[in-house]
Amino acid sequence: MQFSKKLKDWVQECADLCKPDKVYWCNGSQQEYDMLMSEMLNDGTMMKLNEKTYPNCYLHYSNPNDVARVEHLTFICTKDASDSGPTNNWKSPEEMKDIMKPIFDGAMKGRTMYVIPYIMGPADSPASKVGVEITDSPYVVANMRIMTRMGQQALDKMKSEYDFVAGLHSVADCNPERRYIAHFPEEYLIWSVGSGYGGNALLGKKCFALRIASWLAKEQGWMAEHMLILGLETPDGETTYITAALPSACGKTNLAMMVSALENEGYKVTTVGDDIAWMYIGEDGRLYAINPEAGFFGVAPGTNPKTNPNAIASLKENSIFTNVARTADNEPWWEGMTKETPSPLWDWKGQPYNGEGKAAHPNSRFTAPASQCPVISPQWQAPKGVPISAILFGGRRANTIPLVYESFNWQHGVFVGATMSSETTAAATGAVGVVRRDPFAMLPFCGYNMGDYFGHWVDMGKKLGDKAPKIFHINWFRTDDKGKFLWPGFGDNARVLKWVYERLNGKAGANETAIGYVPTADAIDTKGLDIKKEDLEKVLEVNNEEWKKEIPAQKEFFDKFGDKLPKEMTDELKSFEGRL
Ligand code: SAT
Ligand code: MN
Repeated sequence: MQFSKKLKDWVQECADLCKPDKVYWCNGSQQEYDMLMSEMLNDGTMMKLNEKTYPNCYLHYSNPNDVARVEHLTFICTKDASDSGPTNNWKSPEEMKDIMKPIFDGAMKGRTMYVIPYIMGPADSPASKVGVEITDSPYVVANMRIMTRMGQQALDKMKSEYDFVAGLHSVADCNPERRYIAHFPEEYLIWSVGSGYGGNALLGKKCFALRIASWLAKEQGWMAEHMLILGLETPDGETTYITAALPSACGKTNLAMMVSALENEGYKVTTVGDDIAWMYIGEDGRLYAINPEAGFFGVAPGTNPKTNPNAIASLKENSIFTNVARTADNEPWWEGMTKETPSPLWDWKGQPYNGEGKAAHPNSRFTAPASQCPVISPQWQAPKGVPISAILFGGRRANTIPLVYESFNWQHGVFVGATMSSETTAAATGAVGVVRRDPFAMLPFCGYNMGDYFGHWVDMGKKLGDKAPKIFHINWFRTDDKGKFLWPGFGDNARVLKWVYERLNGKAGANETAIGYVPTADAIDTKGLDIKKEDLEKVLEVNNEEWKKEIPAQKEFFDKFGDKLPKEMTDELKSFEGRL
């Protein structure tokens, strides 16, 4: 292997600090993966699942204190606090490093330090970027091999000495008191210590592909977004590409690979990505998206052959399961996988399950290669990416927000994104089910001042002009007075995609309301759908009195940004109030 001087120096620096017994450079081969797995089987970090029904699949239990992202311990460490902004935790780079250095010091004694060169994005895409993660967790190496393109191909892609994002990770003693996820965007550097879980530890994912990448994207005029990318095949034989931003654990994976209820009518969904989109303006002036990842790190609970058959097919082999339950046949299990809870069963802590609490952790995950998805798009690794026609924003809201609406124009769409709200989920530690502002589903993932981020969105719209994608908002989670979902969701969401597609082509009916264009009840294709007329009306309803109650929270949120809030957002808020 060939290494640049910067890379060699940095690895040496990390080794001097963490003092591992040995340093191992990962090449990404199957042999290497098998070797790591057999080591983890030996030391009990991994369990082998049923080789007949789940070939080459493994189960890992994380430390019970370490099962989700930790937003309160996640920092954006810019020289100037105002560059990190009011929605991020901030410490100066010096102070943060002074706190973390003693934790890293000697943390890898008795362990191996793995060096993982990896690419985010298709190897031959000009939009892709290289990262290097250093970790003492073989579990992280195994997951990174599924989630990224790793090994020699990444070293080959490092064009110049400085062309990679560096990430140092150690599980250390996995102590929540000594756990920090720190980003130094000015140095293209990530430090993560004290957690071995998902977004805290797989540094290519949220740390690089969203937090550092959003910073780079602002500097360089592109976009790094918390969005799935799907292709909607339509009866005319064309494919329309759509991205959608939804907070963690709100159904991005399900939407990205849904089995359309309208397949007989010729509407079919293919998957480009299920979590992150990197978007740039192409030579023709349109917005193009690539999926920087190579795998899915999906929420397990609720996934079953009905809700998401394509996810089930994706995870049947070569996959890693984290914090799910295990059956007597050594198969993974989670709440919602089957109607009956199997017995006997071992819970996500490895204990016999006695029916109390959840057998699988609510944020338990599967890591599966994207290439195994039966509906993976033929374009998913296209170097150029796919041209985006529509952007959907969405959240989990029991009230107020209708099933779908279209913004009046790009700038209004940016306001819709900036005022997004959603009920919190188990993907992060903290209370679940609390409504909070989560603009663009990026609240935990924006690597700089979100006021500047809103401004960047406004600017991108100006550059795109009339080639800009149309912006919509979706909400599958509206309920009736008794708390029952009004909309069936899952494959029936294709009915909403059809409306979006028809709006793009000027065909579908809509009412102009204070929030935007909302479908008329007969504009949603309900053929074959058993939904009461009043439920459909209710799920599409715009109640101005309810919306007026949103205004104070929107204002309060905007006020945090002071003069960093673009004037366009203040203008939009005023117009919105006026329309209400
Ligand atoms: O843990 S991850 O950040 O990778 C998943 C998520 O919360 O979206
Ligand atoms: Mn996510």
